[in-house]
Amino acid sequence: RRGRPATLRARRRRGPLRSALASVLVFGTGALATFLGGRLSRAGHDVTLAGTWAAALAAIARDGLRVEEADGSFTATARVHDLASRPDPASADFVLVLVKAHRTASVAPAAAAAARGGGPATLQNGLGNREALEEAAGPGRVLVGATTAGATLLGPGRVRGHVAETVVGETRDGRAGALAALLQGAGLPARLAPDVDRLLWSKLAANCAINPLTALHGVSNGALLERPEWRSTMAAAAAEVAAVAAARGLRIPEPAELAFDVARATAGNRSSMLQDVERGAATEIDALSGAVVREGRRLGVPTPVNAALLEAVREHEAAAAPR
Ligand code: KPL
Repeated sequence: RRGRPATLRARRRRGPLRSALASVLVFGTGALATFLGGRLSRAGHDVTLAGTWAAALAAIARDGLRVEEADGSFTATARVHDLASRPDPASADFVLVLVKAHRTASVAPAAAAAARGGGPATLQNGLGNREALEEAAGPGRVLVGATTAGATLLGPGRVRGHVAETVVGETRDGRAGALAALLQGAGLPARLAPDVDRLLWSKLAANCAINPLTALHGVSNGALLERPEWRSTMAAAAAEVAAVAAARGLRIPEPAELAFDVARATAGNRSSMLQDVERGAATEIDALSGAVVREGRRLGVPTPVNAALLEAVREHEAAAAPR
């Protein structure tokens, strides 16, 4: 087959695997990048992690991606690419953007340039990632998904992972199906959803209900369900997100239940925001609660609970930031 990328061609000869082996370029060296990269590499794909965190790049190049899961641990090899010294990584069959939301714009040109046969994919939290990537890749070129896979960074290149579902917004050209198949082949459950916007806003409702509270109180996702006052804040935050979504014409039924379900399904996770706060890193609060408050203001929908969470997390970040 002529058009097939070299990596795919070469590796296909090797074995009777169900899905073709591909080259996968992951932007990010954080928890989710390490976990998904590890799973994909173990499934036989040619994985590269691109980032700027020197300690992680060095650890991955030396020791591979080290993944701990409930039923065992594994190490998988990956190439690394230092974006600080070389901004343009080689192209790949799949490009996954898993950096923090505030870094998306800075990697967008490289991600768009590296994506063969289409645009990059984002499984990131929050609003604005798709738009930032589309700015570089072109409208309609970006694959959008949401994942509840849990990943806790244990150190550079080391992660504890929890398998959970990823949903990818359907595309007519089969690219979304190919991404879902790639994930499934690595033992990561994935399905397609017809409506990307509803998918993103549903994930946003869960993130706005869960992430700020876990970060403020230092608890895992499941612990939020144990206190009535936390449950009612979760419910109110999720309901506000649903109200803003409704003003945009998107219906999110039972937002509180949705948030509770995600907290239950990811009970053991320490949310990404809690992990950020714990390592003194900038959180994604602006792409989550901040985006809801801004959109609410624009559309005339009150969002007092998200505004209070935004304020509280910003104060928390300022207090925790290394001086
Ligand atoms: O997306 C997440 C995050 O931590 O950012 C959830 C789904 C809440 C899992 O922890």
